[in-house]
Amino acid sequence: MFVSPLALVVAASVVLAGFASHSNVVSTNPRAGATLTTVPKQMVFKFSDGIIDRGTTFTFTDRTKMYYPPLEFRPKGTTVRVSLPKNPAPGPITVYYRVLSADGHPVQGKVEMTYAPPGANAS
Ligand SMILES: [Cu+2]
Repeated sequence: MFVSPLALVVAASVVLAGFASHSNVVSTNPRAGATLTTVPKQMVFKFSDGIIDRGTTFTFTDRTKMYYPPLEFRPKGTTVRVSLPKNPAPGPITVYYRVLSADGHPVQGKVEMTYAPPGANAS
């Protein structure tokens, strides 16, 4: 398929403009890769820009792949507090986010952690 060089330049600049204004995850607490002896009630996501509630979802999985309903979340400015399930299975846990940036672009990713309560075999 033939694509004109001009079209490529336009496409590239659109991507760059979007990238600059996406609301990306700056940090989380707990952070990715953390090993948790207890699961906190809330996980804090900090974004580079605001998010739009509608069109944003946070979901959770543990080792059992059991279904968890979408997580409740509370945005305030660029900070979003996400409620975590109470008693996940020990082992790998993952919080997936699909966020609608304030600029209208969807941003998605995941934060993988390990839940290792004392005395449990997390493997
Ligand atoms: Cu964007």
